Amino acid sequence: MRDNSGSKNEQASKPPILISDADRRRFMKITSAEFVKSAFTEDDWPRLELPEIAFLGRSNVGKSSLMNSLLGVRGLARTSSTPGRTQSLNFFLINKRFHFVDLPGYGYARVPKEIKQSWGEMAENYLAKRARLVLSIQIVDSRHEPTTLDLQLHDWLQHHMKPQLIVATKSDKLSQNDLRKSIARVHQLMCTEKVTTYSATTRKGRDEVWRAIEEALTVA
Ligand SMILES: Nc1nc2c(ncn2[C@@H]2O[C@H](COP(=O)(O)OP(=O)(O)O)[C@@H](O)[C@H]2O)c(=O)[nH]1
Ligand SMILES: [Mg+2]
Repeated sequence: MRDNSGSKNEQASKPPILISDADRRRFMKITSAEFVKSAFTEDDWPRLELPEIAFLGRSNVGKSSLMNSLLGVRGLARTSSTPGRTQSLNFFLINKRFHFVDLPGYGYARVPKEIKQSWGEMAENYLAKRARLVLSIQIVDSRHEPTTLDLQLHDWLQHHMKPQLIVATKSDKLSQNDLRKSIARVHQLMCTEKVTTYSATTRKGRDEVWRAIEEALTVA
């Protein structure tokens, strides 16, 4: 067993912890996060001229959980075990400085055809037209191979030269080894270097995602 009796002195003799500028910048400090509105048509999109970060992914992939855990709030973006429910674009104002946009989840088999079509129209219209969209974060499930729809969306974003980041979430459900394999597969299928793993449970990966967001906001 370790003897801790000397630990106090040991601590006293340690140099003070200096936080480097790089470390200070590691996490964005969230001072406010508020739901703005649900948009069903283009007229509903916010008029406030702020950069926007969109979150895209298959229903139930962990989109809302990612947004909530990035912001460090519970239940701002609604998490649900009933996939395919959100059919609007949901806007959140962060630090009064930029918007997070929660796009409806795609590829849910039990959603009626008309809704599927309207997803395509709504989301594509937004992605294609919105000039202030500075980053599209596409979420995939690290446990599964990206689906055809994941790949189609990714190709579409690349074709239209939209800045994007792939986040492979639910990483806590895989061993390190399986996670490495999964990421290699995503790299290969999606032909991109910009893949980061994430877990909404442990929040591992939060730095990387925030860094990408910060970078996109800086460029904007
Ligand atoms: N273990 C684990 N579960 C997650 C993670 N992210 C989401 N989930 C779970 O997956 C389900 C769907 O998540 P949700 O955020 O509602 O997905 P959405 O439909 O894409 O918004 C919920 O039961 C979440 O608790 C994660 O990183 N790890
Ligand atoms: Mg959701």
